[in-house]
Amino acid sequence: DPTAARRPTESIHVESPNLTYTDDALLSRYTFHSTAVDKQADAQGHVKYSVRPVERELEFKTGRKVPKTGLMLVGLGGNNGTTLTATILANRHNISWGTRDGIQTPNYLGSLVRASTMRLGVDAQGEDVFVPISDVLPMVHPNDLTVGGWDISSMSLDKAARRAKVLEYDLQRQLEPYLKEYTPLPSIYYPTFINANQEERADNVIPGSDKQAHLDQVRADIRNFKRDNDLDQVIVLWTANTERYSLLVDGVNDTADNLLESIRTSHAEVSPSTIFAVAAILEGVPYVNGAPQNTFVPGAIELAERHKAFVAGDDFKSGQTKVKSVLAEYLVNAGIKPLLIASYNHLGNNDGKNLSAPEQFRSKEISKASVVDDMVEANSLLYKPLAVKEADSKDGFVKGHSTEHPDHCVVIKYLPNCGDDKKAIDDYTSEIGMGGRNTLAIYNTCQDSLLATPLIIDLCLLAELMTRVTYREEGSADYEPMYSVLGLLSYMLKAPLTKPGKKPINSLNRQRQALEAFLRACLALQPVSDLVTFTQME
Ligand code: NAI
Ligand code: DG6
Repeated sequence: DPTAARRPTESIHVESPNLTYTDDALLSRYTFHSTAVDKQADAQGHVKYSVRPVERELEFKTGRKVPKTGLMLVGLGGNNGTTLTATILANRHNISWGTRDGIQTPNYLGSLVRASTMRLGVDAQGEDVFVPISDVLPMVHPNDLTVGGWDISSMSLDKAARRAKVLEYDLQRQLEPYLKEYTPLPSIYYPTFINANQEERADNVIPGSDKQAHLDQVRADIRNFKRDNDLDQVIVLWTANTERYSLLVDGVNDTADNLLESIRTSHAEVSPSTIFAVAAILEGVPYVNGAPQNTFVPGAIELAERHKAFVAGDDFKSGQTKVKSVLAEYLVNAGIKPLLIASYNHLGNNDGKNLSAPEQFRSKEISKASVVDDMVEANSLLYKPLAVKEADSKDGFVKGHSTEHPDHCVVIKYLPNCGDDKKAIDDYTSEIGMGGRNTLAIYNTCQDSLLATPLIIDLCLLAELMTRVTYREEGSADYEPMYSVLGLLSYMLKAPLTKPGKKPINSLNRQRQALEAFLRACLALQPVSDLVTFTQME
C-alpha cells in the first residue's frame, strides 16, 4: 500500500466506546450540546429569556491516510510566495544560516498547527496535559508539501526572493540552487483590478482576453500539477496582489449560472481571483483567499455549494488585526468601552506599493475595519442599539452599524525605504469608570511576510484536513462533506467568509476554541471545561 507510508504515527489513542478505529478512518459519535434562547419583550419593554438545553447526535468520519498534497500559490513570486517556499525548503533540507546574532536554524514559528499546543485533558495528578495541535489528528507535514503556482512576473524564485528582501543573505545564497528550480506559471492579468504601478512586473501573462480560455487554462494547470507531481490533493491559495472590489451586478455575478455565463462572455467585472476560485471549485480542490478583495461574489459561493467544494477567506490576519481582535474583545468583555481605535501602517514592500492606490487600499480598509463589529454589538450595556440603523457606506460595500460604535480608522502609507519591515501603530482610547479615560498605544514592527507565511501553512494544512472529515446526523445513511465555506479557518483570516446570511465571528479566542472543539469532536471528546479546575471540586 503506497499510501501507508504517509499515515503518520498517531500519538493519541482514545479509549472510548464512541470512537472506533478502522484502517482508514476514525469514526466518532459525538453529542453536541447547545443552548436555545427565546428572547421576548413585554409591553413595558422588560426582556425575558426562555432557555432550553439542546442536544444533537452527530457522527464524524476522519480519513487517517494523509494525502500527498500540493500547494499552488497565486502570487508565487511575491514576498509571501518566495518566503513560504524558502521556509519549506530550509526546513526540508535542514539548512541553517549565519546572522549577526549567530547561527539560525529553520522552524515553523507562528504556525498554529506546527508551533502551538492544545490542552488534551488532565493526568492522574490533576495536571493539565498539552499536545502539539499537529498531533491531534493525522495532518500533512509542511515539509512534504509540493509547492507551485502562478505569477504575472516570470522571475524564478531565487531572484524573486532577492527582490523581496525578506530573508537573510546567507539563507538566500544557500537556497539559490533549490529556488531557481521554481518558475511561476503564467497568470491572468486584468490591469484594472490591481494598481497600475504593478504593470512593470507583468511579463508572464496568459495571452488574450477570453476569460473562458483563461479559466480553462488554470483548470488545466491544476490538473497537470497534480498529475506531474503524483499528488492526491491540491490546495490553491491566493497570495497575489490585493485587487479592487468587483462590482456586484445582478445578472453578472449574483448566481453561479450568471457567473459562469459572465466568464463565457468575458464580462469586465469578473476578476482574476474569481476566475482562480471558479477553476479550483470546478476542479474540486479547496481555494483560500489570502487577500481582502471580494473574490467570493455570491455566484462563486453558490458554485462552491453546488459542487460541495471548499472555499475560505478573506485576507491573512497576521499582525495588527490579530492584536485588535484580542484587544477589542478584552476591553469590551471587561466592561471597558473603546471610544476610538486609530490604526496606522507604513511599509515599503510591493504589497504597500500596490495598496497605494485608493481602490486597492479600500479593499484592505474594509477587511481591517470590520474586525471589531461583532464584539461591539455583543455588549449592549456599552454600545446602545441605534433607533435607526446607520446608512450603508456610499460605495455600498460596508453595512451601516445597528449599534453605537467606536470611531475607527485605518491608514496605510507606502514608504519604500521601510521595505518588508512593516510598522503598525495603534491608539485605543476607552472610557473607564466614572468618566475616566484609558489609552493604550501599540507599536508593532515585523517582517510582514514572516508573519504571513505560517498562516499560509496553517490554512493549507487545515483546508486539507477538512477534505478528509465527513459527518452525518445520527440515523442518517450517508456521511456528508462539511459545509463549503470553511469558517473554521477564521483564526488565520481578517474578514472571515461565512455562509450567506451568517455574521462572521472575529474573536480570536472563539475562533481558536471552535477549532479545538472540532478537532476533539473528531476524536469523540467533549471540549475541555475549567469548571473543576477553578472550583477545586475534585
Ligand atoms: P507581493 O506584492 O510581494 O506579492 C504578490 C505577487 O502577486 C507579486 O509577485 C505579483 O507579481 C503577483 N500577482 C499580482 N497579480 C497576480 C495575478 N493576477 N496572478 C498571479 N500573480 C499575481 O505581496 P505579498 O507581501 O506577498 O502579499 C500578498 C498578498 O497577501 C497581498 O494581497 C497582501 O495584501 C496579502 N496579505 C499579506 C499579508 C502579510 O502579512 N504579508 C497579510 C495579509 C494579507
Ligand atoms: C499594511 O497594513 C499592509 C497589509 O497588507 C498588511 O500588512 C496585512 O494586511 C497585515 O495586516 P494585519 O492587520 O493583519 O497586520
